Amino acid sequence: MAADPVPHARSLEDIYTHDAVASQTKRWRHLLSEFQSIYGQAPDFVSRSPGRVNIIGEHIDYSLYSVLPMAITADVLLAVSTAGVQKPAKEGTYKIQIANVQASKFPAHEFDIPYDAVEIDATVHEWTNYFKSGLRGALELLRRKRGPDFRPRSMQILLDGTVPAGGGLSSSAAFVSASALAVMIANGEEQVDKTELTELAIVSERAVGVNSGGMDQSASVFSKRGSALFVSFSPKLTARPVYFPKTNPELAFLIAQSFVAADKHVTGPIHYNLRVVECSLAAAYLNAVLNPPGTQLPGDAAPLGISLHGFHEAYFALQEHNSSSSSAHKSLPEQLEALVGLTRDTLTKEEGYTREEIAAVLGVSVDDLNRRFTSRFPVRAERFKLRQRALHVFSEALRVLQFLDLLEHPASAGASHDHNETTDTTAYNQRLGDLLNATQDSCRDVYECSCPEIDELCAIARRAGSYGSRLTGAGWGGCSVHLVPADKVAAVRDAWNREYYSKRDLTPEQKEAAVVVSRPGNGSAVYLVA
Ligand code: NG1
Ligand code: MG
Repeated sequence: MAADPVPHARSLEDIYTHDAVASQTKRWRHLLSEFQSIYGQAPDFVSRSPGRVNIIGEHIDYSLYSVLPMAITADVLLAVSTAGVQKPAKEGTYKIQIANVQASKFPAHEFDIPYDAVEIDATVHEWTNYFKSGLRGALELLRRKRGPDFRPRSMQILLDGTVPAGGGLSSSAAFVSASALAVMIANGEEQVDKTELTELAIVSERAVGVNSGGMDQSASVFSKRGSALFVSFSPKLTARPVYFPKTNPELAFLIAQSFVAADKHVTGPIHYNLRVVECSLAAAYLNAVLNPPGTQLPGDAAPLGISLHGFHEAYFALQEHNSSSSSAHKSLPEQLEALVGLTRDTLTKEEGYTREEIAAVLGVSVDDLNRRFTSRFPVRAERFKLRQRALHVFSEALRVLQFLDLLEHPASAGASHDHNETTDTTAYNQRLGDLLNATQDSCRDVYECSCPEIDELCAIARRAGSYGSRLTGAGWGGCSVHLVPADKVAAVRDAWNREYYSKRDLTPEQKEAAVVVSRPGNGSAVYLVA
């Protein structure tokens, strides 16, 4: 029995926010009728996982610090049948037929897959790789549950995705999670545990060549309508909904595309994957200097098995162990503040550290260093900016806690708690916004993951009334998120159109999709067609 199973939806009202149901009904009808015309029968079920926008907590999930994303309406749907595969699969294989409603962009494929191995060629960028990675992860889980003789079933699949690819809204996690869920259901798992699904989606996505943290998959699977999701990764994956207090003026989240495509598969070695390596190296360096010689950090779930959070835990555990006074005990925010100071004093080199310098401090050879930190995913760098990366991570982890505290204790921060519409909460709203702005400053200047276009979108929005504006997701392009009072939404949109979008060469569809006002939506679901 799954402790917290992915819900089975009976109607689209169970899945979407009320403003989205009418347009989604049309889209779902189209998906089901296309399935019928391609495969000659109705699907058995539809699996669904949404994209996400991260509200705060950027580039800290792979250092195992907590983050606060929310699911959006845009999602990936997989309509599936296991009954109707026409041609039998070859001996020792099962058959996957997969098509996309956007057939011209994403051509259909048919695969005969051996029972025991799902081959994925991560060097070619092929849309069905994301399905295969979800398939592989789900089958590993099923084999653990059912034993080595487990035989996967053949599937016919039609996909419809509305999360823009490469746009910072996590189309990949939505695709992988929805795929893994579809495979579990198709193979007779009625109850799919959310934690199991999330964990397997995280590991699966690493199979397509990205060193990802776990935020996107958690948000895609666990989110609840009307709330943000506080996701923690250590000591184990947990996620809980956090509701927004009622404010006056009311708040809206605007998501704006920069139309600067950020493709991790191309720029990973100098952007995303490099940051993962830099954070792991910073953890190892701080451990070597600040903890007693030979302190081994607890093996952890970070992509390279060592994280800033792991160092953090070990450091304060030793401090407390060595001190008899109870005043040595620091709260989590106090610890993070102390870590910012320790980082400033310990990692002094603004210009970054060479492999030789880091290896010397760790007491290993450069070859060992490369083997441990830079061989799983290729990175290109002469110097590693350990100081800046650690400073961003510790300060961002602190901002997440401050933001959470504001949401959970609005009264102590000056917001009304009693739904009293007449209380002016502008000052409270601005405190939330200030934290988002501080995140953007840190991403731009310290973590170096913004880009001029995102900076410009943020500046325009703030001038037009946004409380807080920042990049969301990996950055270097992609998407931005803005906390805007409801009565300024139109003004902010107009300003972007005038000052940003009209100056770019965009198709009418791009213009149409450039900005969305998103309400926090539900996570993964299964819809039984029958
Ligand atoms: P995007 O590029 O938006 O999917 C990535 C990571 C997240 C997180 C953010 C930065 C993947 C799948 N996702 O998001 O885990 O690290 O960057 O906060 O790599
Ligand atoms: Mg992604």
